[in-house]
Amino acid sequence: MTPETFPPTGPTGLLRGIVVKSTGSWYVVRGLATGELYRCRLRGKFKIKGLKASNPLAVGDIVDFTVEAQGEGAAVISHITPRRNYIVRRSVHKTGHVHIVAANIDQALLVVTLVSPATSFGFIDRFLVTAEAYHIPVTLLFNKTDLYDADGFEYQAEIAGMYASLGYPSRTCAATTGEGVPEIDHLLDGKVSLLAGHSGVGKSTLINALVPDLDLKTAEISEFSDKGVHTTTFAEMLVVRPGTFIIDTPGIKELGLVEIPPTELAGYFPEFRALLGQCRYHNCQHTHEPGCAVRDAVDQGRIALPRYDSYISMLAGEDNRH
Ligand SMILES: Nc1nc2c(ncn2[C@@H]2O[C@H](COP(=O)(O)OP(=O)(O)O)[C@@H](O)[C@H]2O)c(=O)[nH]1
Ligand SMILES: [Mg+2]
Ligand SMILES: [Zn+2]
Repeated sequence: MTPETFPPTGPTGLLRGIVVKSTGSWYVVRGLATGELYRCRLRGKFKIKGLKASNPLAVGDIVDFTVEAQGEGAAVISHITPRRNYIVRRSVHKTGHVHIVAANIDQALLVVTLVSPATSFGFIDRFLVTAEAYHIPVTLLFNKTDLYDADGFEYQAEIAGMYASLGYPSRTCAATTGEGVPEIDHLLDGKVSLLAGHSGVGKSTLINALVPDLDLKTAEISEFSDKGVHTTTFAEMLVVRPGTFIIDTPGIKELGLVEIPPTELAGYFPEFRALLGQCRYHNCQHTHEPGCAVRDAVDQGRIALPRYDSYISMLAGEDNRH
């Protein structure tokens, strides 16, 4: 698509679209009615209450815009609809500010691997805690199952069972062979899904398997974004089919960093949450206190030890992002 295919000049009503890419100064917006791409800029200043963000708009934002003239950057965004949710990371440009990675996410799919490389529980749990804080449901995707031996499948089932009991479903797949991919495609249907996972787990391979004509679609979007800007760290929304979107987050391993006060952390572990209020001390942090219901549950095997370990290391502010 070229700028010549923009709708004609003239007094037009507001169009509504979804931001599919943001490079800071320009936004690529897909019209919801037409499916067409528009290169947009923002009118005036947008402020979101209580949020010091280095970028006013992010992928997934629903915006209203007008096409004011023909040609490059002709569309102007005048309104953003309230966000259902959003994820942030610390801004690399402005201290004390956050960078909004994406907004209005229906679900996150966390790609993990047990071999080549092995994703750590610390990484998984940190992601899950953050997703709890953002109210974003997560499904774990165990990729590279073609590399498993018999023990591998048994181990995977054990871990999947543990997370399922906490309310986190999972799927298995092998992105390179296509095994399990139709089931994941089904999972995406009619939703905005964020794909995450650390480097090397197979996110790009999976996106290739899920998004038809990926190269063409990516090229089409980059035609509309700022060419001078290095964009590989910006999230990008891809259309799997109309109404079904996937957000690729290159260079973003985790769901941002919300500052969770230590006293609230246990509340983001579903299996701890059920026990809160049963500890002897109301301000129990579940580390060393006598009469701790959480530690009792760990001792009795009702809480999995890796989960408790993740809690302790997050409480200590340890960086287990690998
Ligand atoms: N054996 C196997 N290799 C895979 C699978 N999925 C991805 N890979 C390989 O893992 C490597 C990293 O994949 P890539 O998609 O770039 O991972 P990303 O960093 O998460 O985007 C590549 O060499 C892929 O070919 C899989 O299901 N099975
Ligand atoms: Mg990749
Ligand atoms: Zn306790």
